[in-house]
Amino acid sequence: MKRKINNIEIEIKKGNIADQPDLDVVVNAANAQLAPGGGVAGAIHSKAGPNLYAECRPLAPIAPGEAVITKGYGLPNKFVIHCLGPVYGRDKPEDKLLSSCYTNSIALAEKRSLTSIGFPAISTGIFGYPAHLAIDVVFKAVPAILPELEHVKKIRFVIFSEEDFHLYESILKELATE
Ligand code: AR6
Repeated sequence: MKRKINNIEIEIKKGNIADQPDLDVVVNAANAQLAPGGGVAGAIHSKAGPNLYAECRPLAPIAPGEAVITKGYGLPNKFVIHCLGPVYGRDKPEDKLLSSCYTNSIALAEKRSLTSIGFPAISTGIFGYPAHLAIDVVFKAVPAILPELEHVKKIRFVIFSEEDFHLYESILKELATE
């Protein structure tokens, strides 16, 4: 499903964040050490290969809400933005930190003049952020930054679970103007 908000395409897609060949950059739900892990980080590092972790190592550690950019190596994308989401119940305030993940990542893409970016549902796996609460944060943070963007023209949310995919779709339908 696709909708335009502020003339920027917002898309919801079910699938694997490591398999989005038409995007300039994908976002990794990283750990503080930017090391290969499970979930999204596992999928991204295994597809990118060991050169990705070699570039990541000197950039670590990062703090919750922070984002850094590397090349994509074996991924079909030119770049990866690594963002550390909050651990739900530990890193506070969770909503502000999660919001920063999205806005800092989009700002990094914009700074590099990239036109398309893909996000997984940061923090909603191992970090335990309830999906319905995370979606509310995402759909407040992202529309707020859209009027500032000149380069980014497409933002895709790549959602793994069927249930979360339908939640994203229903919220986007309410928000979209076109
Ligand atoms: N593509 C898209 N979404 C995915 C994929 C995938 N390949 N795999 C899982 N998801 P998580 P977090 C969904 O745990 O909560 C890592 O080990 C998943 O269903 O990857 O931010 C890191 O190293 C969930 O909804 O990220 C960190 O230590 C969402 O993506 C820690 O986990 C995020 O799940 C980060 O935890």
